[in-house]
Amino acid sequence: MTTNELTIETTIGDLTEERTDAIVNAANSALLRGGGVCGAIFAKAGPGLDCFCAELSECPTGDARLTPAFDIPIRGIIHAVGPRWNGGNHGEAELLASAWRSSLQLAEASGFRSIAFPSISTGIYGYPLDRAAVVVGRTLADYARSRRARPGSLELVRIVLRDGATMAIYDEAIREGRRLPG
Ligand code: AR6
Repeated sequence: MTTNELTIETTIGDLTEERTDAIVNAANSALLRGGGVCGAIFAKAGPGLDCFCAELSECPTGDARLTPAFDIPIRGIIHAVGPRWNGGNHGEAELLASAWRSSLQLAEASGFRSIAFPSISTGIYGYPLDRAAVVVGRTLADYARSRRARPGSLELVRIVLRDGATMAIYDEAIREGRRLPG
């Protein structure tokens, strides 16, 4: 799926195997080694990442931080803190959109050309998958539109998912996002 110079695509795989300029971690605010995709990233990156993150201050929900990738041969890891699902009336959608936007902005500010995301918040944090995908579809469509006025370095946004059913949900949400008036 290409929107101007920006390609948005989904794939099935292991995020830690991606060789985009950056991968995005579904992080916690403390930026500590956790479970899920976060645990897999810390395991692959090695102890240097634990040491580096221990020196960082807390990252608020909806925000993101860049670190080196240590033993993963890419340029950086963007740690995005998505919201925990708490029924849907506690700003979850805006916080999730903000976590994606912050990651995209950080990638642009770093001059990265490609970035790979996991399905932030839909695992341990319990965000319903279909609702999260709608937020992501809208956020990426808005981002793609904003590039028409302000071209940036980012050329590829890849979403790395664990199975085909999840990929179908994201694909549909990305298509829907592009149909929305901007
Ligand atoms: N590659 C791609 N996707 C993966 C991988 C992988 N290797 N492993 C898991 N997923 P989660 P969250 C999928 O729980 O909900 C951590 O402890 C997984 O199937 O990793 O944002 C953090 O430190 C799911 O669809 O992230 C936080 O405390 C998606 O990644 C908390 O969990 C996200 O699930 C964050 O929870």
